[in-house]
Amino acid sequence: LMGGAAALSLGSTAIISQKLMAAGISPHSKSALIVVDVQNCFIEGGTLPVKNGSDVVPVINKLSKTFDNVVITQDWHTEGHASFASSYEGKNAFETTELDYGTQVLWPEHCVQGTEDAQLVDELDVPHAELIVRKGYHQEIDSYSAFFEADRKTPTGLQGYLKERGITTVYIAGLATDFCVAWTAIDAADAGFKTAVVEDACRAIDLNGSLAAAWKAMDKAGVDRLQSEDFTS
Ligand code: VGL
Ligand code: ZN
Repeated sequence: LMGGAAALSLGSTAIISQKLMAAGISPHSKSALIVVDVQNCFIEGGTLPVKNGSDVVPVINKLSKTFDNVVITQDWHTEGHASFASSYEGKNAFETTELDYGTQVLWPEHCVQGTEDAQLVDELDVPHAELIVRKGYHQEIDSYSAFFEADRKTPTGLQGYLKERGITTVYIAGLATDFCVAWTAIDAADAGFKTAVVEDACRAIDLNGSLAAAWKAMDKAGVDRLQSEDFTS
């Protein structure tokens, strides 16, 4: 209908690139950008810093301007949370333990509710974000995904929110590519959203090959991989 070479004007400045159109996905009123866990915790100086984590901030600030709908997620743990190594005798961070719902990676204490560490990064400039979803607040259950907690059963409510808003396509950016971004993307695709991860708007933890495994799992789930320049050229 549009013709492959056509570029569709969107409101003020956004233009959909041919690459995005070829992929059949484009920012529009039925799409949302999900900005995952861009919190002090996950950047330099935080309790669980992702290498070069703060590099995503200017990329996301720019990318977000092409979206009418933006959702932000915030990792938001209780003190003594089940995902903290310090909650177990003799366990170190980055080891694993077996919980009711399966294997859990144990992390340093991070993103504790109400702390400076859990705040969104100051330089994140997305004032038009419409919803902030907090996750990981159940003491005994972690939640990488913004849709379902790590028991794979407890919903956060995000799926219902997006569906009620008429959103059919989601783009995902933030931290960390191989944990919260990947789990969010896979759940989004499984829930029937057309889903893409904006690779250069993310940074990874990459623990024991987790980044390669995450891309493989996202690919299998039908998640597209895009670059932020795809949104502006
Ligand atoms: C995350 C580990 C623990 C993330 C959150 O945001 O990717 N990773 N909690
Ligand atoms: Zn966490």
